[in-house]
Amino acid sequence: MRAWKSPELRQLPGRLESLEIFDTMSRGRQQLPVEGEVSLYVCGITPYDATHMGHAATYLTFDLLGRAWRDAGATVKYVQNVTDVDDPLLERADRDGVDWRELAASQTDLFRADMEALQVLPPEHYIGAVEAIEWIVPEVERLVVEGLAYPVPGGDIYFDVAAASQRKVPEAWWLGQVSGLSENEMMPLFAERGGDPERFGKRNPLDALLWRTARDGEPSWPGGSLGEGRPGWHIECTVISRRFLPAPFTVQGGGSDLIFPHHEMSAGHAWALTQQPMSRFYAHTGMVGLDGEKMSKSKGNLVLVSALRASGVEPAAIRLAVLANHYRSDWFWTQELLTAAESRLVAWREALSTAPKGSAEPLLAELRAAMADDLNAPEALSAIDRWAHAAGQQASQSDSDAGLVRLAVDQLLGVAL
Ligand code: 5CA
Ligand code: ZN
Repeated sequence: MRAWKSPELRQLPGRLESLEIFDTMSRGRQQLPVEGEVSLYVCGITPYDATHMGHAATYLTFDLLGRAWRDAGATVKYVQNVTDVDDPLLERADRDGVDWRELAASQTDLFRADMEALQVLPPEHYIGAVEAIEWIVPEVERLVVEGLAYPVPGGDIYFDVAAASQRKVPEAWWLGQVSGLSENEMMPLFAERGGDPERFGKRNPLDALLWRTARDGEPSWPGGSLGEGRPGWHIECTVISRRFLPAPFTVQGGGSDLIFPHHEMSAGHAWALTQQPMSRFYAHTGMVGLDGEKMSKSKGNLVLVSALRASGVEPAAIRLAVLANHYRSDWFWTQELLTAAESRLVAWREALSTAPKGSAEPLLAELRAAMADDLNAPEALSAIDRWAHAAGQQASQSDSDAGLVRLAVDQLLGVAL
């Protein structure tokens, strides 16, 4: 499907030379490649009640990564999905008496408009689950033939985690490789996040659904030897990423709520299908909450980007309010964060008119150093604060420094001054 319009990209003088990021799979910091072609898959929305501040924080984080890579001179291949058919979407459509397709289309449109307003770089391929069904079916059929997937009574097909778990070669997938969790730790998360540990006929409670056979009142598609049905969630991201990105691709991204089971199982499916790791690195964003709880569509405690925009809040202020928090921390959205972001914008804009001569290059170096240090956006904002403070105290105003600061803040942080 169509993505959204790209913000303008321009080259800055010099370049970012290294980029370190915290990798969930190795449980430590890793140097990302910064030359040649790099590839990114970020798990997209399930389109109902989009786009809340948690979504925004996740996509803004990977936008910083894309901007840092581009600044380093790398070519970024970026793919994102839209889970435009899944249980929670169908349940919401039922509850509200709307057609699930219309709900998905309208919320995906809203998401695109929000991403565009927030100056988020679009993916090169933006792919819906429905579009991917015809690619998913033969892959699930193959897993069944190879003995890595099996039907339960009634016909639903499950991924056999025990059969697929291997340690024959160092990079081979095994259950727990990505998340680092023990099976005991996995169990409650699996049940909480869309899994069905108690489903009758499963070989292991943690086996994940690959294909759900047609039920009355639910949409379904031809599934070849699998019968009519619709795909499970994890195989959607495996197949979409496999189709458009190299194996392995460079970074798999999403919120920390996706570490298990989603990214664990997607990686398992990928290994089972290709004997290649899914991704070299895994980056996860902390959870954004509101009033003491995780912000989530199912709880309904949402602050929507579209509602803020409609009330006249400038998208650049929303961006700055989010970027004031480190991407790996869990944090709460507050009005104070937004007010502080608005004041920051005013102060930075004022400072441009008194930008000191020779101040832009050192600031650009500080911004790059902050990004290279695990995308430390709060440190980047502090560096600009320090620059703005100094700007008010010096007499030697320089238009070219003001121009370079404006360009650097725009290109690296996506904030138009
Ligand atoms: N469609 C799936 C991924 S394939 C999904 O998780 N959709 S979602 O709409 O629930 O979430 C979209 C993205 O936002 C995911 O990367 C998710 O991890 C992230 N996300 C959801 N809630 C929050 C939150 N409260 N804080 C930060 N990120 C969040
Ligand atoms: Zn996903």
